[in-house]
Amino acid sequence: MVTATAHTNIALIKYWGKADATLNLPTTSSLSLTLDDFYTTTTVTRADKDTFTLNGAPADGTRVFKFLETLRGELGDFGGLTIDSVNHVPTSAGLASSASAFAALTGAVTRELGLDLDTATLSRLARRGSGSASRSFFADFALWHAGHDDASSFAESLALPADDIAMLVVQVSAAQKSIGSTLGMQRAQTAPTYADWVAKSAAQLNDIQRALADADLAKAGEIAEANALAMHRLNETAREPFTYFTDETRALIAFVQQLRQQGVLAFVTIDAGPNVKIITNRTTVPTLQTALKQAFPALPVTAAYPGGGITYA
Ligand code: 2P0
Repeated sequence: MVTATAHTNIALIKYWGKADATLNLPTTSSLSLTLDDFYTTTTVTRADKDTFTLNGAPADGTRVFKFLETLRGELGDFGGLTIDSVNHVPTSAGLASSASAFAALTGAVTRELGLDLDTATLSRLARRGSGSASRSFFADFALWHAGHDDASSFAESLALPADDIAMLVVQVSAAQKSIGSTLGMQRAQTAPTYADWVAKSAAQLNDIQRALADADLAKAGEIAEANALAMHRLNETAREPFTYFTDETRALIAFVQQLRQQGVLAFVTIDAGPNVKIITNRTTVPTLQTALKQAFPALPVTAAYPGGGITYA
C-alpha cells in the first residue's frame, strides 16, 4: 500500500489548448505556482478489480479507470487497484483538483508497482490523465514544456525565488454549470486570434521567468494577468462563444485593477471557472483581505502560499 500527496497548482502562463488530444500535448508551454493549502492524498492498494472512493465515499471513477488503462499500456498490466482519494481543499476555496488528483494517483500507483521514477517521467505519465497534473510534482514554480511528442512533453521544477509571492483565492459562486476544461479549450481553439495567443504566450513565458528571477512581482503579475485575460477573451470570441465569468468575477477584476492604480500590488488570474486568484506578495495580503471583506463581504477568501512537491507515506 502506498499513499502519495500532491499539491494543486495555478498557472501564471496558461495551458489552454491541445495540439494532440489523445496524448494531451498542449499548444503552449505553461508555468505554474504550486499552492500549499490545496492538495490531494491518494492511497493505492492491490485488489481484484479497480475501485475508486473520493473523500471516503464511492465516486464516479470513469476518468480514473481510463487513466489506469493508460498506465497499464505504458507500464504493463498490474492487476486491479483500490484507489482512495481525499481532496484537502479549504471548504470555501472552490478550486478544481484534477491537477493534484492525477499527480498523486500517478505517484502512488508507480510506487505501489515498485517503480522509482524520476519526476520528468512521472510528469509525462500524469499529463495523460490531466494536462495540468504534469505540473503538480514540484515545489514552488514549475514549467511544463509543450514538447512535440509524448517523450518531450513534461514539466520540471524552476529554480526561481518563491519566498515573497502569495495568492488570494476569492470564491465566486457560479450561477450556471461550468464548461469543463477539455471542452472549453476545444472551443477556444476556434477563436480567430488563437494563433496570436499561442505566439504571445511564448514571449510572455520568457518575460515572466526573467521577472520572477529578478523577484519583480509587479512585472510577473502584469504578464500573468495579461495572459489569463487574453485566454478568457478567446472563450468569448470562439465560434461557439462562452465565458466562465460572472458579474462578480468582472467586478473583482475591476476592483483589483483599481487597487493597483492606488499603488497596491495585486494582479488577477482566472482558470476554468468564475473564481478570481489574486497574485500579490506576503506583506500585501492583510491589506487585500481587508479591502475584499469591505467590498465583497459575502465572498470567501483563502490566502495561499507556495507549496511543496509530491511526498509519499
Ligand atoms: C491551466 N487550466 O494551465 C489551465 C488554465 C484551466 C485554465 O489546465 O483536459 O484539467 O484534463 O488536460 O488540466 C485545466 O485543464 O485539462 C487547466 P485536461 P485540465 O491550469
